Amino acid sequence: MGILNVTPDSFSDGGRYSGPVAALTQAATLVGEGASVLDVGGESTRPGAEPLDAETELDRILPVLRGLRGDVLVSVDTYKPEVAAAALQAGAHLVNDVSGLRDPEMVRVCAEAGAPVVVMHMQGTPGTMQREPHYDDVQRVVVAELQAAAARALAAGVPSVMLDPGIGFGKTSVHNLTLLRGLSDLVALGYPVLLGASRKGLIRELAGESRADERDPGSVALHLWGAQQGVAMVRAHNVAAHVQALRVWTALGG
Ligand code: HH2
Repeated sequence: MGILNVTPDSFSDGGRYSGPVAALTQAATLVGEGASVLDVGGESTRPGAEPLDAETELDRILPVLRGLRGDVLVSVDTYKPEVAAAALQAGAHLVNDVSGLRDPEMVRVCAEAGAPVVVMHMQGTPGTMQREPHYDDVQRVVVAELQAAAARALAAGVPSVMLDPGIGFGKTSVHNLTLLRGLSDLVALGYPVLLGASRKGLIRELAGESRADERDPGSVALHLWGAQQGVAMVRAHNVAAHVQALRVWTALGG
């Protein structure tokens, strides 16, 4: 899954693809590099980000979604039902909800449109989630909450779900590492799992790299680890590096 942030303020590529022309050029690059899905987002959910109104979010993403129509599978990275509904209407195929279907209206929108959903785990909201994340048992809580959200969605008529542990979303480095080490528990639920660790702060903590756009080697390492635990898809800024790494890993029998 290639990341296409049509935002001025995303943590690693904010402002680079914020106009439709730059975004569609980047989309073509990501597809050429081997992305199977493009994840189009109009609101940054980095730690400390303020919520954006739905109208501005749609103004950013709709021209891009319309321009992409037919070329590739497209997901819309939003937690707002009204944005998801308009994006699906404009040609998006699936919804990537970082709030894990917290809003029942989102479940209704996706069920009605017959759209699959990525259900990601987040504790709190982007504005405050990194203040003092706390869990009694992060592995148990995240797996149980994702399982419950998936069951709710499927019971309400959502055709299929992918689960995502939400690396960096209301989690300390210890929480993130615990979840990464325990990914096979999430995989064992039987739903396809998506992992999104691309360029995240965890890599700064583990490897000392302060610049987000210098963290592709760490991203590939975390995502190969995920692939080894059975994740079905990884969400990446640098698609070329991931495709190469995954091809080599596959040749080894991974
Ligand atoms: N991470 C980000 C955004 N959306 N969706 C899923 N399913 N999983 C993730 O790990 C995930 C996500 C944050 O990364 P990015 O889009 O690069 O940054 P920003 O939120 O600043 O736009």
